[in-house]
Amino acid sequence: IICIDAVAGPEGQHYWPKHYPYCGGAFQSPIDLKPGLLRFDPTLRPIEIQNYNLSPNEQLTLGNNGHSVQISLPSKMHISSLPQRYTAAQLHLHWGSSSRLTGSEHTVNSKQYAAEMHVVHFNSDKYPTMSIAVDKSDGLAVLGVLIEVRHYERGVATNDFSLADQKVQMPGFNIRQLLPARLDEYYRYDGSLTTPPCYPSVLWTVFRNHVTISRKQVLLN
Ligand code: SG5
Ligand code: ZN
Repeated sequence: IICIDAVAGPEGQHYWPKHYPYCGGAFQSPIDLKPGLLRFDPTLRPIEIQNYNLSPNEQLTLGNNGHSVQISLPSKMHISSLPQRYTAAQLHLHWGSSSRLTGSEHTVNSKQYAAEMHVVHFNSDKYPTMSIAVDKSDGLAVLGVLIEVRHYERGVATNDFSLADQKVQMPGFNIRQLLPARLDEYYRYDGSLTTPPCYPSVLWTVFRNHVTISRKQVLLN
């Protein structure tokens, strides 16, 4: 998958507040996570997810808009450990250029990771659809996974393919495998969509532990 993320120019981040009133506001995500300044909240529960283990006969649609890639998820997948049920809608990835490996949105003590995955869920107890939930303060819950690149190769088979404005079908798999082992250690804050229109509607969970992928799996420009 070969993609380029647009960050500069008249469509770039710097210009978002001009066109989208919520961008650059008090709840703007992403943020720099500073473990030393955080407060432990004993009321938080470990993240519990349901029906993430998809079977190969459940077809997933993978779409690519030229600068990101996303997979639509079935509505049986949900988070069950929040006060309301949050139903999965899609997951997508953020990454940078393959040479710099600095594509994560959240940072930890200013450290930027190679990439970041977001599993986007909406509050289905309260709202009938994602598009109705998207701008509500309790509308969305996103699980964020920081991704690091391992500098040696294992014998993993990878599929290299390029697609822009294309959709491909892929067999279902265990989405749990894309999350770190520990779901009980995470950073939690109230934030926003990281891209326009930047609605302050996201309950963010960024897992403390990152996951590691092989260098071959990072797709080279
Ligand atoms: C990316 O981030 C996603 C958006 C997502 C925003 O821009 O883009 C892609 O994955 C490209 C296809 O996802 C979509 O547009 C899904 C089709 O927007 C949403 O998820 C809206 C609810 C912002 O999401 S984020 O805050 O988790 N990064
Ligand atoms: Zn995202």
